[in-house]
Amino acid sequence: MARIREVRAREVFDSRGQPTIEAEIVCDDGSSGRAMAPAGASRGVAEAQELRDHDSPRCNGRGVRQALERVRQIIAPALRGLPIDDQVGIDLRLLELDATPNKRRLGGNTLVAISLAAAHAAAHHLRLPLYVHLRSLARQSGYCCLPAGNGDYLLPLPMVNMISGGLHAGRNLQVQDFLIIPRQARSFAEAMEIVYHVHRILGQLLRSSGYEAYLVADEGGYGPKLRNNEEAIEVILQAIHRSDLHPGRDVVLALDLAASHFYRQGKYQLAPSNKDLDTAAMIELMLSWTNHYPIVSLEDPLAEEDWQGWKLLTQKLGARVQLIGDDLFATNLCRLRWGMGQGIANSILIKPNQAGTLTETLAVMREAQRAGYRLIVSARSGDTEESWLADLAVATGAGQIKVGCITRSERLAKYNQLLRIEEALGHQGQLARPFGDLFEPWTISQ
Ligand code: 2PG
Ligand code: MG
Repeated sequence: MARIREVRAREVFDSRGQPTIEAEIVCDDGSSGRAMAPAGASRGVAEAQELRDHDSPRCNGRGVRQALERVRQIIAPALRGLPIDDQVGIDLRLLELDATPNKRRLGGNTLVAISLAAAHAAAHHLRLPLYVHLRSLARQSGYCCLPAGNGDYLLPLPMVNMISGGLHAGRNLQVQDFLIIPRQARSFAEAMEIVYHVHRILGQLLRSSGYEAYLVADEGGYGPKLRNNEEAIEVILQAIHRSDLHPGRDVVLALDLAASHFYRQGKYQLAPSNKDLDTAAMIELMLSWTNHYPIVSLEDPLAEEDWQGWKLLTQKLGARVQLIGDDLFATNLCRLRWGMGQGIANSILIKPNQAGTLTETLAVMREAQRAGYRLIVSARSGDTEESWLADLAVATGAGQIKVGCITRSERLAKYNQLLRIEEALGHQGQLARPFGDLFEPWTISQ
């Protein structure tokens, strides 16, 4: 077995033009791997903390030279000589070195880059595609992949951003993501084709109504200055219709409200309409939206600290709508366990950089899966040209992926990797259909 010979890191840039860390691991047999850390804009308080050069004026305090120093002085000497196929051993070593509850000493950004670089190097050493290697790590961790019918691997159904608001598009609309899910697609390639049509027609519709639809938001979706959140939903529904698809049957909607980011002193400031709602009014609004529109999935519809509200919302909607905790759970085992114990949400967004290491990410996935929570593997709004997230989604059979729109290459890196994996798998791969049987399909009433 190859052992780690060298660990190095450098400062590179992410899709928002911000500095980020890239780690590289080289083994004694010459195999190597590298990975970069993504970065969120709408971050949960319980996420692993990023280590940035806040005290330095360089790059507005967003540089990562301190993190590079910690790799050189602390991490590299401690990992040297470890067997590269021992991902758990490597990750535990990183956690020992950090020894803080929120990764503030070494930084979650540093840890995720090193942890994923190790996984890449091991895959290289074993001469395996990354998703095959990650699959065996997932199995070792006790994460049993969801059954894939006749196929051996489950490709994730994409949840694709069409319109952005919130912190990703200048806060005109407070809802952060308006997404579509091609729920009836039979293959990942077909899912992409459906998304392509809706996205193209949506652009035409926005432009013909006088909205800006040439520039893109952080995740590649349109970021027009619409009148209100409902208008965004309605124009997407129109785009689905005009694509000769049936909203509710062929394509359903999902929202990421990222509600923590417009929650102030117990009120949801849902601009530009529905201002200052209390929790009960916000829940009513969610009930009304999910009754009127084919919305099957709500992410962070309430703030991360509004646990009572979450509980009530789950009681009211949890049987028919996917309720995803993103900021709420922050891919954090303790928060997930607490939430599950309270009957909060029924799904979890999985962001490896919220957790820190791959091993912790897999542990959260395992726990969520055992409790029957759905898993949605997700990129960040500041992401990179890397595609490991796609491999992770396939390896774990998570069933769903959320990486933004189909423009901007940091998004396409993941989608295109899934197309490649689907092709390589042939009959061994099958697209997940999480909205095939489990949730009542929304029947359109107009
Ligand atoms: C989210 C993500 C991706 P960010 O909230 O789900 O859409 O955004 O990376 O800014 O947290
Ligand atoms: Mg989110």
